[in-house]
Amino acid sequence: MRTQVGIIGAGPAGLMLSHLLHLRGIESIIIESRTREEIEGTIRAGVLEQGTVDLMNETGVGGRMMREGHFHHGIELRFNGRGHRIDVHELTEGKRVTVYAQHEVIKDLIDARLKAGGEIVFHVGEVSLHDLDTSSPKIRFRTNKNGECQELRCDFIAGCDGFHGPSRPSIPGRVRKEYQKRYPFGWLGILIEAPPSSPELIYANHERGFALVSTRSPEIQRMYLQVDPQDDIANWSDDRIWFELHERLSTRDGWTLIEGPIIQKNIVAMRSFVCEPMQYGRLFLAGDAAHIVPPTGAKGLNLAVADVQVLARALDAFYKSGKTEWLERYSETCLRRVWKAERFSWYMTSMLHRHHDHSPLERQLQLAELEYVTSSRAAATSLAENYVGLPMEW
Ligand code: RFL
Ligand code: PHB
Repeated sequence: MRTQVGIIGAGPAGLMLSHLLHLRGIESIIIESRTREEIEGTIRAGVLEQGTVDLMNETGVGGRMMREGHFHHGIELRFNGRGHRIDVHELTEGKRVTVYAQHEVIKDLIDARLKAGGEIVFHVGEVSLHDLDTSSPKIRFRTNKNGECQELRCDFIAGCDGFHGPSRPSIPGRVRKEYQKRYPFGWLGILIEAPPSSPELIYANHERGFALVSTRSPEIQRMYLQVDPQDDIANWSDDRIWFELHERLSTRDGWTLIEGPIIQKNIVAMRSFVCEPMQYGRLFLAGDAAHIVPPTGAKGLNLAVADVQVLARALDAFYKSGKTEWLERYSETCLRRVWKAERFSWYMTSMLHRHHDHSPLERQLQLAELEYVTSSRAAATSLAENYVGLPMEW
């Protein structure tokens, strides 16, 4: 097999890259370790930045998102039993975020790629990368997990295979620097069948821990609770989850949380992680393969989409005019945005979660930060411009 750009991973990064390359007349093949059903059914992100939404619309894959997504003009920060609205729309001169599930974005992109004749090889196994420092890198894999061995020869490889994929470890250790922080808490996420409890997302800081009220549709809601990352989901009965949500979200004005059947629950750990550089020879990492943010800032999918915009533009310049400068600067260009998103995600995480090692003084400082950000227009503007997404820097 041969193609111009071999893409490993059919997550938001890999699929969007393949779509953007196709629009520029550049061929790609995606290989993916899971089945189509699995990737279309995995519940993850929900919040899309203005720039991600604009890109989906400009490239013809935003139709269903505009019909079924929900546009949010503000968020609520809740602490000490009171809610404080941050008017994101007003503070950013008209920007907003869109709540539209990641697996719906995935479905729309797969649909667009297949309709345009694109090739996605699902359910592959034993993926390995070769000859990255030559002009003809290769990806080897087995079809159907342990079937026939295949070799995909290409001009470039895009490693879009998430945090646990084989691309990042293929960069020799001597050229790779990794920065990492693991948080001492995780998120227990649930999907419920109920109408929305709030028209906007609620991020709550409470003595018992963080809670988040998000949404998916008029009938399905998404909520999260701060828990021990090692905790077993079997320890969390539905009653215990509802008890914690009620406690952590309670307000002095009697706001009510609408309950409904819990149709899915799981626990995810949280970390901040960056790999520098994001490229080696003809291999370019994008999305979670290169960096992870804790989900409190809702940035992971959006960063993946920003990376592949930079990569698609650089590959386009290479194929149109032989220019290599943008490819050479890929990592440097992406990392400027990545580190700002890392900072914002760490800031939101630190401000909103309960840190059990905090002294009483540190707890008061955290509450003072919340008081400040919800009462100062300058501080709220900074939060808002990061939440809707910083402008692309090329
Ligand atoms: P993905 O989505 O992990 O996709 C990688 C793909 O690569 C495949 N793969 C392989 N394929 C071939 N060979 C191999 N050896 C392979 N190994 C792996 C995988 O099967 C997979 O299909 O990475 P990508 O594309 O970089 O996208 C990143 C996003 O998925 C991630 O950052 C977000 O989900 C993070 N995130 C959020 N991001 C937002 O922008 N807004 C949000 O509101 C938001 N909420 C969240 C989140 C992540 C969460 N979790 C689960 C940590 C909420 C949560 C709870
Ligand atoms: C979600 O709806 O899944 C969601 C919303 C906001 C976040 C993270 C996840 O910060």
